[in-house]
Amino acid sequence: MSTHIRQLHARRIWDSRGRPTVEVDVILDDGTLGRGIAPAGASTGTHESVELRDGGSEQGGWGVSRAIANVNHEIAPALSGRDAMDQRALDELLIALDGTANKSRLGGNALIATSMAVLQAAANARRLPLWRHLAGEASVTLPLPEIQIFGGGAHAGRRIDLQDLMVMPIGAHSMQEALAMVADVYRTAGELMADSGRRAGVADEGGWWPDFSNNEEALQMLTRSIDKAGYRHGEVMISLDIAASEFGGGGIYRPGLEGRSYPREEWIAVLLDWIAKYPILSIEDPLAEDDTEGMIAFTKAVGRRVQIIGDDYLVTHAARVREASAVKACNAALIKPNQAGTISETFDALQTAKECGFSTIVSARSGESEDVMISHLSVGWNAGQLKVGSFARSERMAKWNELLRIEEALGSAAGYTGRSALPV
Ligand code: 2PG
Ligand code: MG
Repeated sequence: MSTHIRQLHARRIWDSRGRPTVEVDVILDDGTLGRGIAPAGASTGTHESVELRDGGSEQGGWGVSRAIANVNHEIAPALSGRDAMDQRALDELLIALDGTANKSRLGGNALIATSMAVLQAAANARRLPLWRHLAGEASVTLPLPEIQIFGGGAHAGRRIDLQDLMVMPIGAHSMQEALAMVADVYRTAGELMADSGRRAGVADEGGWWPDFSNNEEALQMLTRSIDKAGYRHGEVMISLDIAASEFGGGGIYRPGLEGRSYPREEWIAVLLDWIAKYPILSIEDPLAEDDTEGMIAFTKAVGRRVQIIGDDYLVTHAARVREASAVKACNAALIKPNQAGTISETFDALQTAKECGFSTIVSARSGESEDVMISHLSVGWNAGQLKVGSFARSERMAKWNELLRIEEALGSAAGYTGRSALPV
């Protein structure tokens, strides 16, 4: 079997927001196909890999023809004839070929789609599911899912400031049970919204559209939904992505719905009040990406009780994870492949986080596709947790459903991470 790359080809396809994105096919000498699709964020960290867009008036500026040309004319000749089994060497070649610190020349979207396609081709050539290809003989566990019930922030026209109001089924014993519990909460939340005349569709990631008059009302409704669905707080807990960089910076926070601005300390006080009142077990980006002082203060206050995740703050970057750990600015890392730009760098960020004692959450983006690779990464890398948006829309459900297939394939060896995935 020859696993050398015979052909590499990029095409334009469309993501879950109807925007163009990059799909790459890698074909090996033995005829094996591997495919990768670049996802796309809406609330992006300043330091993540740059998504190369065409700009201009066509497709609202979202075009990816330059990124596609970069794959077909620069990356394809450079990778041709190389062994797809050597992921790290190929990723290093991609990084060197791009030559910039933020992947802005060839495009983070061109690089990650290529890197993903190579990985998938290697697994396919071995006739192994990707999770098994990654894990080798090591035992694996199914991740604790964080599943969105209400979507807000940049994913819902900033209707509320909080971006993701999610639940974590920590009391489940299997992925089957975990997803069934979340289905109950999602359905109940939809019914409560409809009963109060507030159901206005779904946001970008499939969560109910947040027709609330202030941010805390969304928390009240989520807590009611969990209760009414019949779950105790030891079984289903709340996880929030504040995505605070969207409305804060320079130590000042201006959540649009609250009609006032908060200096860092007062914003932290608001968050602490919510933690005291609602069953919140995890908070992502509570402070803005430039507010290390705030992150440290917040972690000092609740880091023993609450998982504090860096997303925009860490941007899936090993060195940033190490720095954050040194100053105790959070205790968990969100892991998004397209923030890093290659699979190897994504893995390095995850490994570094684990070494620092952080928990890790593999995450999708708000712009997604039918691709289910991240479900396999979360299992094969034993990440412990997975975040892919809500419990609706097939670009999300494909990823949750893939976990059920993996759980079934594992049979009696399938373990569900549950609460032990958390650092607290
Ligand atoms: C996030 C993600 C997913 P986006 O902030 O964690 O919710 O959003 O892909 O828009 O960055
Ligand atoms: Mg986030």
